[in-house]
Amino acid sequence: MALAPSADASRLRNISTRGEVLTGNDVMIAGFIIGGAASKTVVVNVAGPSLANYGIANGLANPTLTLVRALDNVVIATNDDWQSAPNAAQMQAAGLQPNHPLEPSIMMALAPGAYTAIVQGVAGATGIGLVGVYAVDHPEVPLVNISTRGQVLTGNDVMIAGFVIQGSGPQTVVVTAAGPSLANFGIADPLVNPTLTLVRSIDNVIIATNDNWGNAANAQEIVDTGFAPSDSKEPAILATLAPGGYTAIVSGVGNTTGTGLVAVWASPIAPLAGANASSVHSGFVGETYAYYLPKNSTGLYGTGFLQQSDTPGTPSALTVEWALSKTPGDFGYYKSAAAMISGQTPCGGVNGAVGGSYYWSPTGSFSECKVDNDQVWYINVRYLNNCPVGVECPVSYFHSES
Ligand SMILES: [Ca+2]
Ligand SMILES: [Ca+2]
Repeated sequence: MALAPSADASRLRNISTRGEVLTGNDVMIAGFIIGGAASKTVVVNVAGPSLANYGIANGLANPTLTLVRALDNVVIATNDDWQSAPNAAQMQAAGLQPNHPLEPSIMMALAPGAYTAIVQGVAGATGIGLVGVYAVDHPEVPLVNISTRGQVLTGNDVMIAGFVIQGSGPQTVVVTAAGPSLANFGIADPLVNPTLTLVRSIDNVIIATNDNWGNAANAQEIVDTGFAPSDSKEPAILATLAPGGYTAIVSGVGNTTGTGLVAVWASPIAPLAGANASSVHSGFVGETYAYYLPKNSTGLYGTGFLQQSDTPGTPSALTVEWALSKTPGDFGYYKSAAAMISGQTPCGGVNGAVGGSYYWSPTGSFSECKVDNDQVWYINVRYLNNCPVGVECPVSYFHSES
């Protein structure tokens, strides 16, 4: 099933996650992705002490916030207490300032790409924190994803992700929770068996629950999106939701505790063919499409390529930008020094920049992106122009070989 974007461009406007903020590897880490081709102003803020107003007794007393660009791990902003930010007045004007003077906030324009917000307690203090990302401008530039990693405890200390769908039409989202698979990323205390509950905020109705994604009625559709969790004990919910607020609650089966990661995806997602197969990709100008990079028949990344074809109906002058990345939706990596081989940046480009076909391999060369099997790789596509606005244009045979 291809998840086409809704024609009226309903958007994820806000995403937030509440969880336990501890120290070291157990600070709270929120990731988010700005899609599209233009910069977007966002506000990232953190609640700690003000959570007392919502009955949270152990709110993090004095949180701090660090914003990191995922592309190169550069810290692009830090804030401890929001009123000390140089643009505190603009935050207030937007109505997005925190509710307590000890709570941090960062408001800035960010280029498309992936970002990480790290929430810590001053002097190593611990407690419950809530991190939120708000879109301020450019509704045409989507926030396509947020994920948060933190400690999943019990009772009020389970992990809760909130998100808001803005617009007049429904939006399809995929919500996933990771636990056991985090061991592959060096997390020592992963939540061994997470379960997920999706609640509609307006009336607290439970929209869906899932314990293990393979048991979902639409498990095959979840596979087709490319966002099926990697462990059978991890839950996923694929749902088409009306505009409004929602919360995703992650807890451990049997009140077990540990580190979990909850992610909400609102990116248009479609399946790509696997090894030695081709498929037609269809998309809209301005949208970002992220896929898992297919692996070869032995389950490893092999040599492959993406090629723009003359699929009937494809606008002949359609300009496509593609990018391989380590984070879905990230168009920054391919321009980075990390992707550079022989002085070139071969991990992506605009239509024709690498001869109209774009290659990758485990060895890599000046024209190939070097991929490895130590992590998951993604392939991202977006149309820059020459596909009429609002028209779905087919393009690109994708073909992968070992
Ligand atoms: Ca503070
Ligand atoms: Ca489970």
